[in-house]
Amino acid sequence: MTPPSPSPRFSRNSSRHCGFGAVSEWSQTVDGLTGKGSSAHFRITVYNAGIIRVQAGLHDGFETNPYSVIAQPENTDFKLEVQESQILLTTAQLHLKIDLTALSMSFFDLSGNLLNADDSLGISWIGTEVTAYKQVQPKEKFIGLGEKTGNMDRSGKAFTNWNTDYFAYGVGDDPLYLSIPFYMGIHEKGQYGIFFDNTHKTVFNFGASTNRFVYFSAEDGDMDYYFIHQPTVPEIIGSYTWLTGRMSLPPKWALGFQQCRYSYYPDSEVFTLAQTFRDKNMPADVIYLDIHHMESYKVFTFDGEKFSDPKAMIARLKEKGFKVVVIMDPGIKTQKGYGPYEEGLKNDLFVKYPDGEIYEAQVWPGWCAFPDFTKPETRGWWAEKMAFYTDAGVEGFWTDMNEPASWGQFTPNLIEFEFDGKKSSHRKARNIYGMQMARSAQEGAHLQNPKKRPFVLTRAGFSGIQRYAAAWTGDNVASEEHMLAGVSLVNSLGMSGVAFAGYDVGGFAGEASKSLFARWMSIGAFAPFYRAHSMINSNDAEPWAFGEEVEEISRNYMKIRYRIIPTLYSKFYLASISGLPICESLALRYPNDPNVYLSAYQNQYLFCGCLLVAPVESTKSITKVYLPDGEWYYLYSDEIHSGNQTIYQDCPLNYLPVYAKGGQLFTSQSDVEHTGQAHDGTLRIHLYKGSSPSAYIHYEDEGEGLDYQSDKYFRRKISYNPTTESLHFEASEGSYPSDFKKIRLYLHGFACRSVELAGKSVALSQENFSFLGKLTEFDPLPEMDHPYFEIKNLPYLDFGHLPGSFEVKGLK
Ligand code: NBV
Repeated sequence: MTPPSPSPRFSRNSSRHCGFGAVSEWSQTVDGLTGKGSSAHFRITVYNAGIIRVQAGLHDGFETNPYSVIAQPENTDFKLEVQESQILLTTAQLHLKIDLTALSMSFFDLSGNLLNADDSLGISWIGTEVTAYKQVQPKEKFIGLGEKTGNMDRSGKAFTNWNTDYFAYGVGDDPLYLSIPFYMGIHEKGQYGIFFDNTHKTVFNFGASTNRFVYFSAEDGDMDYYFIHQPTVPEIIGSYTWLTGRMSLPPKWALGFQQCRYSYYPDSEVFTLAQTFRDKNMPADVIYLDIHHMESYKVFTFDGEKFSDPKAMIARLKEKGFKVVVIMDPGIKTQKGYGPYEEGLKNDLFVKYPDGEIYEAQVWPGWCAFPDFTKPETRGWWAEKMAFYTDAGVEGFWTDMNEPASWGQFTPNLIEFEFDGKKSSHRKARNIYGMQMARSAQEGAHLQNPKKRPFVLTRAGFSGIQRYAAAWTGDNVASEEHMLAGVSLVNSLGMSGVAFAGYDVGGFAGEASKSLFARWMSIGAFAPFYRAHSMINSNDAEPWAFGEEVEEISRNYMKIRYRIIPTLYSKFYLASISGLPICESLALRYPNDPNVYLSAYQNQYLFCGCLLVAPVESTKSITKVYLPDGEWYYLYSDEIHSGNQTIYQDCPLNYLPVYAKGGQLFTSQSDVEHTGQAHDGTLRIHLYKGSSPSAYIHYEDEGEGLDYQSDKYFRRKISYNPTTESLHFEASEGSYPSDFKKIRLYLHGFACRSVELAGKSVALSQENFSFLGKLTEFDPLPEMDHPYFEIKNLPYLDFGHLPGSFEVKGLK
């Protein structure tokens, strides 16, 4: 190929910007092209029609991250057109124009709309630091980046990816525990995603201190990003999670309410805790053992005084329907005679200095060595050690302090990690460490209990962490602003591939007020991961610890959570195959509606695709809610609002603003004490009249075990069509017999008094229906009356769970 005339270059030195310069030679490969300039080289790879990988480096070969991307190029059809000084690469979804005078790239959709283009500074280096500078398109919004504080639209701010243990972080602080270098750009001409697959400390600047460009840079390593274009934002997330993987379906119990404290002990306190949930008729599934379960904080030990017979304790808890999750910290006490330390030394499993000396830092147990989870032998060893817990009956694992954290919070960069055969320093390995610990925990849970689904909860992680663990947002604070920040972090994690996420309900540090705790319990009921947790030396923070009113409000929302488990479980199933979040920021479905980015509404989200949740501080009794396009039913009264408007909504403590979307349905079940308890066998379907059609996938299986991966599941599509006024039940799939023998179809917003079921006309019944229990009037003063909503004369229809396909017609 004819080389274009070279552009002026700076000589490479450590302190000046140095661009890629002109491409001096290039050639086509099976899946893209490769080429070089005077001191750098590049490679373009087509992964599929909507995903193109761009790599550029200074050294021979390319430096890659072996941990995040699990997909291989699958549909690499493309064509190249060579024009004078540019190449046009076209796939079935994208045009990539490469200007050879400066390796400058522009991505277009097939209609010629510019999606994303390099600034003229393109890809460049300052010493080892590599950066891609990008133009900003008119009115462009930037969303994603996982666990990042601040506005949903990242414009005007810069963010650092460097996994950090940050007790009681501020709601605008950065970085936190978990890093996901993936964002999406949304503008009038379209939307795209960029995943910068470099594990070093990276910076994403969306216009802080500059009005020229946005950029992403890494301290070292190569430029290595995946450009994704799809017709919708959810499909971009689908592509990102196709690359980095999706969560495996968790055990059903992990969707229940979970109670934690730093720490519950001794065993008698744990029993009392479990019994109190049952006595108070508050559904719950999980109790956590934090670091005091150990002897001197040594992992793989139980404190014999506090827990004299862990196996018997866990068995008793199981009888009450509770699972136990234990914390695992990575630091191994460097104590002679302590098994895990001796084994780690003997088998060379710890992180070391370059001269071979074991790296030690202080954490809870005192001076510790750190297992090198980037070494397969260490992961295998850890997985085996976990028999210590599983033999006692532990079913879930909580990987904490895995940034990794240590006193001083300043890990020296020279320490070395195996990095699965590509030895690397802490600079490259830090961000990946937590994810590899979570992976070891998942592999251990699987190794020890091959017939059960693992449940792992992690604090630190990197892109791809969703394959191994759920994530929670670390040491938050008991404040109104933290409650809302938690929602925005979970929403952002959701659009960055981590569907299973949550926050410490009630706040970890500090003391929640009564009202704050009550509100947090209600918002948390609509989070994928629902766990209350609190710090050592803080007041009791169980849902009954704040007085009668808070107890009743908490119970109401815990019960709602358990009633909608059929919806939630179905959504988890979908998330496990699609990578889409459980909590969808409104930007996912309404990306071009500017209102969804406004600070007043940016935390609103769609829970399980059908319930719009508007989180609000407990101090407010009225709030503004933005309802996007569509029809919206106030959940508790069925009051209907048309979309594209802001409404004022009363929000007394017992009523979190939640709206069901017209045209959609969700399912529910009768009250249970825990997810393992049998319900009454009737599946409630709540259908809301609306002008748009919808399709709902109902999914069931054993809730545990892996047989669902063959065909032991029950799956059925239910579609609503407003034009034909019908609800269509497709024949069920799978060999699992549904746990529901009957269906009760509630018709919200419909005026009809009879419908046609499988060809026959049937009269509808009616009942007064309420999603929440009435609060007791503890205070006799009349002005203390709590509002109570009931949906009067709600029409419904009962029928058997017919396995074949059938229709309900005449839905007017
Ligand atoms: O293990 C104690 C805590 C734990 O409860 C918390 O959830 C983690 O985020 N852990 C941090 C260590 C110390 C916190 C001050």
